[in-house]
Amino acid sequence: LDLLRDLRHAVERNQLELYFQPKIDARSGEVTAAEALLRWHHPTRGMVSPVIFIPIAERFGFMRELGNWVIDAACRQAQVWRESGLRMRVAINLSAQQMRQADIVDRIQKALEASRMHPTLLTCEITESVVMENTQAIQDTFRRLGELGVHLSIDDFGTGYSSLSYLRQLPAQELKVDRAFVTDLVASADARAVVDAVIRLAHALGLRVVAEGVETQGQQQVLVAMGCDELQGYLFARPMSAQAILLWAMDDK
Ligand code: G
Ligand code: G
Ligand code: MN
Ligand code: NA
Repeated sequence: LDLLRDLRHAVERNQLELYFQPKIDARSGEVTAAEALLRWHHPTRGMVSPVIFIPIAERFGFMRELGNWVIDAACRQAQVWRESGLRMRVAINLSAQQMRQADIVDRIQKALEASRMHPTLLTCEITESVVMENTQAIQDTFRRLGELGVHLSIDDFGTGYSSLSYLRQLPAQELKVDRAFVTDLVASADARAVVDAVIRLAHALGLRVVAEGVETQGQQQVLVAMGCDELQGYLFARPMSAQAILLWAMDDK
């Protein structure tokens, strides 16, 4: 597998880049945060999707290196934006393996310190399926991230089967409704019922709700009517380079 061979050198050869997709306040329309999404510029294949290379990295033991690169790059970028007067939180995605990485919390803490970034300005997105693993290692990481003061977000919510009592115990601040439900929102009464119930549940537990994959104004209207807090999707912006989102966000004001 030549992708595997090439991925080993991706960091040292400067082939990685973070793209960012904004999260928008559902009521005011203001940018609240930018989610970092990893991109790999392969020398001959062009852009390779993280859907392809993250599983390879996890399987062959270099997710740690990629993940640490993402943490450092996201915090550095946040510092650049702050210095440009742009106020938005930054979100990173943490994989299953990163949640089991013994020094993950220390790494995040070091990156925050190096960029003089307040922990509450960083959000860590962890998919519901990883959260549901509920092993000791993952529970410990969750707790220690909570103690560090970073915000925790349960990503792709609705695809796993979280028990309500377990959700209640998590030190999370945010829940992201999976794109699949948002896609069906206008056509399907069932999808509407699920999203409505998820928003009520999340609010009852003190979580803010982000809908991902919002592509149409119809979806936006339904979500706003249901009290969804933040929206993310192609309707507002695609993932873009750090420079592009800076211009986009300043333009917006
Ligand atoms: O833009 P999109 O194609 O980026 O992302 C595809 C998938 O890859 C999403 O599920 C997203 O969460 C995941 N992903 C993107 N960047 C990262 C990253 O830095 N770390 C992890 N663990 N997952 C990521
Ligand atoms: O799993 P996670 O939520 O981290 O993944 C984000 C993924 O969703 C990225 O691949 C991103 O490019 C993609 N994405 C973001 N907004 C939209 C959208 O409006 N429609 C679709 N189809 N994909 C989206
Ligand atoms: Mn995410
Ligand atoms: Na998601």
